[in-house]
Amino acid sequence: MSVEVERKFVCNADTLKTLEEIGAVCLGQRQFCDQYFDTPKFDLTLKDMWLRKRKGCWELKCPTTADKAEETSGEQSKAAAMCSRYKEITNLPEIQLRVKEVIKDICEDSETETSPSQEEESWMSRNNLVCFAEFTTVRRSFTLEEEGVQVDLDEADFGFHVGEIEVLLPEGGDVQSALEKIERTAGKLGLIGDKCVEGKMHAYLRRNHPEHFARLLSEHIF
Ligand code: V4E
Repeated sequence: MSVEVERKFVCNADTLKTLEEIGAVCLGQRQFCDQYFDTPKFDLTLKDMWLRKRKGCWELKCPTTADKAEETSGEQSKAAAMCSRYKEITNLPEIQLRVKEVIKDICEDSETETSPSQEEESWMSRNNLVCFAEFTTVRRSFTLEEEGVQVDLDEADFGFHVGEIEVLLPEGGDVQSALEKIERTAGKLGLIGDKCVEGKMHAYLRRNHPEHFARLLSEHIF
């Protein structure tokens, strides 16, 4: 399990030039399709749990418990407020356990021999998991001298662009240092303003599923 600390930013025509100027090295471009799953009652997303399949692999993002000692000064807590941090779980049995804690699995695994894909299908149908969002992203990634910092420029197929500065930590890693690295990178990129920038899923649900979006807003998930 790892923890992703991330700050989103609005990217524009100058972002590429700025990245070049600050010595960012392009790691390449890739394309992926994300499918997000939840129950029809949104049991997972209303708990801020985001289950997705990307390139055939399952991933679950769920909230971390922020350590209050991490945010001491006003400036630090302002920087922290601009960032999100989520646990990222990629091990399917662990994902299934986390999902089971939220959704009551209606029957146990069958004893009959089934293929991994049949087992996944059966797990999804037992838990009533359906795909509620699907979109493709073209991502250009950059690495910076600042150790462990990656900058992604995402272009989603529903006409949405966003930049992300992110640091991936092992569980229990130094969140404060990650926040500082992100803050320094944001400074180098000349990012101004202290408003959180919406991500792809925020924009996708706002545009395509206003009722689901409104529920998430009313439950203070977004
Ligand atoms: C909506 C959401 C999540 C799913 C999307 O995560 P994100 O990191 O934006 O996607 P992506 O494609 O950049 O993933 P990566 O390739 O970096 O792994 S995870 C958490 N949320 C909830 C959420 C929230 N509560 N508030 C805000 C402002 N954004 C997202």
